[in-house]
Amino acid sequence: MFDKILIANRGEVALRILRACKELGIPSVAVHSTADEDAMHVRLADESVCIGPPAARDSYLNVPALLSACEITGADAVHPGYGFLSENARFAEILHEHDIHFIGPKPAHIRLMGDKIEARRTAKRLGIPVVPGSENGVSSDQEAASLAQSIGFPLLVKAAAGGGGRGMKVAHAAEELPAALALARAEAKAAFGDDTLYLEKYLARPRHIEIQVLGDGRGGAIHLGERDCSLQRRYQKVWEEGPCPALNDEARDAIGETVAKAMREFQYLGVGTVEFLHEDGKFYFIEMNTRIQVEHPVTEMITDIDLVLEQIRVAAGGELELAQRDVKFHGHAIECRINAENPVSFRPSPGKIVHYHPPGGLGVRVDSAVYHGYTIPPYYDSLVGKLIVHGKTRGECLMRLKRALDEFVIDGIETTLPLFRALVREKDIIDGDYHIRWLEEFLARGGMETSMPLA
Ligand code: MV4
Repeated sequence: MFDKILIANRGEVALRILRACKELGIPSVAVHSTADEDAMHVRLADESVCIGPPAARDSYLNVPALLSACEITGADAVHPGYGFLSENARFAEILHEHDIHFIGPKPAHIRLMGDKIEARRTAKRLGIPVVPGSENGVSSDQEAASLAQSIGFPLLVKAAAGGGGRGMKVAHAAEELPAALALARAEAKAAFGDDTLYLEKYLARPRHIEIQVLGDGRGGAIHLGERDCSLQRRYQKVWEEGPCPALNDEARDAIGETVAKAMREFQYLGVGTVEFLHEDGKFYFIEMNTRIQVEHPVTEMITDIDLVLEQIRVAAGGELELAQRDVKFHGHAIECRINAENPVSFRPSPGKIVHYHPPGGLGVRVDSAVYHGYTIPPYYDSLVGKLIVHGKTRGECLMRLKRALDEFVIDGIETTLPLFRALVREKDIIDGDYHIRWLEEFLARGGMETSMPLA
């Protein structure tokens, strides 16, 4: 096992990793920018090192500063959390070159999944169903036009270096294709410095379902069920739940087994998420995330498996102790991402929390790094914390969620708590009847303004 783990992150995920380190008895090192001197992860870690000024590029993304921090403290492993350097293959390689373990997948696998064309090709080779689309990048408009004929319209032009929705353009018919290509090409070039594009059949109102996996890098791999992450706004997930309200056990086991088998053949190491669009009862692979995700607690609540702890174990070379038959699913979990934002305009609302009272009781978990009197700095993402609720059934889970939301007090800043208080009262949400466009349509029709709990 590792002697000391450096946590190259901040906020609630830094705290989440720290908790796993404590339970494993591994000393931890927090790193922080000058804007995070009062952060909870700094207070709770065994040691801390300041790695630079507030801007992330000068601190949490500052590789030389992180290497120095490892050297100074004697850390022999780095946990990157999510965001920042978590899916940077070069960072993982540099750590290895300095004899420091990267708690994450093999660099080659991070790099491969970062290229969305390579990811599609790999998924297909491993027997995972993909969205109908182009095998390779499209170079000319003519090539795109002929490929489009066989794929059919509407179709989506995507950037190979993309992900997260940037550089995506829809073409509803052949005459829209040249403009879509030009726009996507320009956006991809500006955002990623790589204008390689590919085509996919456009799915209009699918659900977004992702499968959690865990592998030991030597051919041992299991799946830990799915999360439905369809409720999102501008590619930012808002509400995640598991199991997906639209899947039965047979469909769940089938896609889970397909993915687990693929990850065994791939010799995947660490935790990962295989993302699908789901429409008319069929799964279509879109991307794979090679990190621990924000919404991992949903899976932890329904499997009782500590994903961060397992992630650290396999990174240290441990064999997978869990077999697929050991993974038992029980009940239902929902996570709400509570952001420091106005719940109607979604404008960021950093500042001082003058009153903080998180909810408690059976089946209620709050993952947050804020505290009474803490000032949320304006430099980073606006996640204040995550409320995760578990119940034996989805109905019980919703009942507890509604109660926990009513109990939650965060004063001094605006938060998205009122959005969730409105959502738990919406018929479609109660029925589990939603898709990736649902939330934006709800907001566009003034769903928040007319909701009762705002008053
Ligand atoms: C799609 C799609 C429809 N058809 N691909 C958005 C982010 C990126 N990860 C992939 N995305 C999408 N890819 C095809 N062929 C619709 C989306 C999409 C989406 C996907 C998941 C969750 C929310 C979304 C919101 C808008 C669009």
